Amino acid sequence: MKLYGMEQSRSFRCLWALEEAGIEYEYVPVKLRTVAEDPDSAQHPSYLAVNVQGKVPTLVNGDLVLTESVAILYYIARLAPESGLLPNASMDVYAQLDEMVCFVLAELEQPLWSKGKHTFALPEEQRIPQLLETAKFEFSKAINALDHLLSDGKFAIADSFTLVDILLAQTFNWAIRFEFDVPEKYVELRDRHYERPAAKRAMAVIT
Ligand SMILES: N[C@@H](CCC(=O)N[C@@H](CS)C(=O)NCC(=O)O)C(=O)O
Repeated sequence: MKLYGMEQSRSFRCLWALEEAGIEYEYVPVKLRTVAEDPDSAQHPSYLAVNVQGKVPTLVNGDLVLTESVAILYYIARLAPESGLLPNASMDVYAQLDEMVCFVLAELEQPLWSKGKHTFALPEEQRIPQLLETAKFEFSKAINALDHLLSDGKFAIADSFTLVDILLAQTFNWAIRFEFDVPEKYVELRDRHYERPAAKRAMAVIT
């Protein structure tokens, strides 16, 4: 199995999950925002052949090619049920897990991605600097919602570490790196989960 990724981008979620799952993999670093002629570039034709958007992550396992980080997380979790990344739980707990996954993607990470797009990812002529304030505002609204959605427990769902904890910790790490206003309890959440041996092994792969 091959995971194409770039440092602490969304591919880190998948790398971390592979480490939690104890699955053997090859990590292939990809360069974003570099000339298409560079053989490691996400714009190189050989990479575009597996990921038409020229983005990371991409997971390739035999004939299967996945290019969405959350689909990759679910795939890894199902390949290694003993990892507990998807808990052995009731339908209601699964519904809450799915809700939290959707919330992270649709609400929590969007303002972070808006900042990324409008500071470096989009072509300069497409960037709208005024959106940076909007991103801050939307992030604080998402935090307020999360305060209501998350219980005070050690883990987001059930009583064990799941793929939602990876998503939350990686997204808060992203928010901290992008200098958003992150409440202390979510900094602590990031710190606690990044202390996991699997997270440390994943970090060692990219550094
Ligand atoms: N929804 C996709 C988003 C992937 C994505 O946008 N990845 C970023 C890095 S975090 C990227 O490759 N950006 C390159 C670009 O926008 O050109 C996922 O979750 O995998």
